[in-house]
Amino acid sequence: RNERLRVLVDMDGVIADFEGGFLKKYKERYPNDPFIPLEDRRGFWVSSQYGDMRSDLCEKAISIWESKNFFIDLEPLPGGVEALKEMAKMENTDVFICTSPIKHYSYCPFEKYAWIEKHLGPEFLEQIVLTRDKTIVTGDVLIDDKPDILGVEPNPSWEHVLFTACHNKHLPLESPQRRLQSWADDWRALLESKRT
Ligand code: BVP
Repeated sequence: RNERLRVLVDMDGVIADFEGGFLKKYKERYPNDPFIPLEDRRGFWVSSQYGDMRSDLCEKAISIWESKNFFIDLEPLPGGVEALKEMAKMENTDVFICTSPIKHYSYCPFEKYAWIEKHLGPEFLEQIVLTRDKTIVTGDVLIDDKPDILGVEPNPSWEHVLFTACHNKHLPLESPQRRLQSWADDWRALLESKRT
């Protein structure tokens, strides 16, 4: 049996500010179009909520994260980089960044690696899992802001802990699910609770 704890941490919305970076660049590029303030964001998919507001805004939203420098320019979310560095130094703990790239692959995968090197250091380039299906990755816990994490594996090995974000903070939790409100929340206690 493996005595080590394996922690999977999502990138966008957990350590990198996808929502803030999106809104800033969207307003700069489309100053005459309506936008959704972060307090009014509902649902994981930004493009869906923009498309519901006005049909042409779906593709305008998509154009933002498909652009060069979108992912590399994302600001770190408060405390995330520090938490991951501390986690990586903990005894009997393996931490992996588990992130789904967009299918428009010209910039996103490259910039995710560059962001991790820039903010977490080159050692963290060993800790990256790029996948569109997180259910096939094994781990004890997955810290992720997406409420529904589905894929080909019906019974993933990890416990999904929902990381609070503007789009999910109003959602009632499905009964067994736990939340991490932010990196100021007690992530150390969460990890300890997963050790046997
Ligand atoms: O790469 C991110 C952005 C993209 O989906 C990926 C989510 O990855 P995880 O956080 O699950 O690892 N993305 C795409 C769209 C619309 C596409 Br059409 C969106 O609205 N929001 C979003 O995050």
